Amino acid sequence: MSSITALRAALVPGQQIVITTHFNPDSDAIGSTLAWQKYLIKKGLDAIVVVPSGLSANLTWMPGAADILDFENILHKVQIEALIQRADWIFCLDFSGMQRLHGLAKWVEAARCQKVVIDHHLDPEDFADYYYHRTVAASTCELIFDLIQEWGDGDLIDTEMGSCLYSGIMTDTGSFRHPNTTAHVHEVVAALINKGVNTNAVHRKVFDSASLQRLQFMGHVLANRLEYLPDYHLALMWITEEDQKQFHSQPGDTEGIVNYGLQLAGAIWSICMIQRPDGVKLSFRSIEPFAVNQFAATYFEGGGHKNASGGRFSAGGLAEAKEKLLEVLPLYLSEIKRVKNL
Ligand SMILES: [Mn+2]
Repeated sequence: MSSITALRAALVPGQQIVITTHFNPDSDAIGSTLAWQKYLIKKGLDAIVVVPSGLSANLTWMPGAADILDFENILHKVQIEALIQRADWIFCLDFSGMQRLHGLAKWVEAARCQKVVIDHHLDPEDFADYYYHRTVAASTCELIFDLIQEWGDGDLIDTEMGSCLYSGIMTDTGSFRHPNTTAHVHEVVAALINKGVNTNAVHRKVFDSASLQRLQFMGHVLANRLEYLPDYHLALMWITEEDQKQFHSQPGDTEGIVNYGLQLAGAIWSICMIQRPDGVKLSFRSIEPFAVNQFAATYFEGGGHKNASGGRFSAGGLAEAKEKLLEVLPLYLSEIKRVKNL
């Protein structure tokens, strides 16, 4: 593994760069890849962004989003395979586990070029040649800003790049309220505002873009699919396949619903279970210092950040997943009590 400083000298104008990110790319994934692409292009490199699955509608406003190649789009797939095979570098942003690339993973793994990981998730896998990896960073967008600064190119960050970066910083900090919101996060944002970023406009584009059906879907979940388990200080939500059909739920529509559970007075964590065709998908959120990534990893084939994790349950449907949860909850009772009494 080489130092990130050595990387700077190894990037040469004219080289072909593929930048990629995780499946179901969120605002940090798309914001960081697009800003990094713009930076590399300004440095004279030929950079393209490739994603394992498409963008949700609230991210398509980002400058450059229309040119992103989507591996799930059959018209893009062959082009992506060719680009990866002839790339000089592959940049992996906002993920550090190969499986998060889904179908794209085998192509990236097989690529003989050098790979670079820029990420803030825990436990990075050892597959790349260079790492700019800091778990103290709230977002990959923050890391992109820091790296460009470290390389002395802060002046190259323009308003468009700044809007992309702000979008990822804003969402990964839960609009600056999660415990990962450091003084440095606010310093980076101050710099971006000085670059001309309209923070209010970015916020509206990302968050105030729901369809009527999505709002009604959320209303349905909160009214009929939310329960509170006071002994465990846990807000539990579940979404059936019928719910998703009834409200014509689109990919991304269930995003963030889990956060509502933490608004309940007394709740220190929230779980949302969603029935998918291939099993139950789980989202976990918690307040400091209760770690949900361990819980997700131990019982639900998952993991992630300390206070925001994901998981899966493949041994049955929602009823079985809930049964499993109720079975393991007592094991956490003392930890929950400890956190509650802090
Ligand atoms: Mn991120």
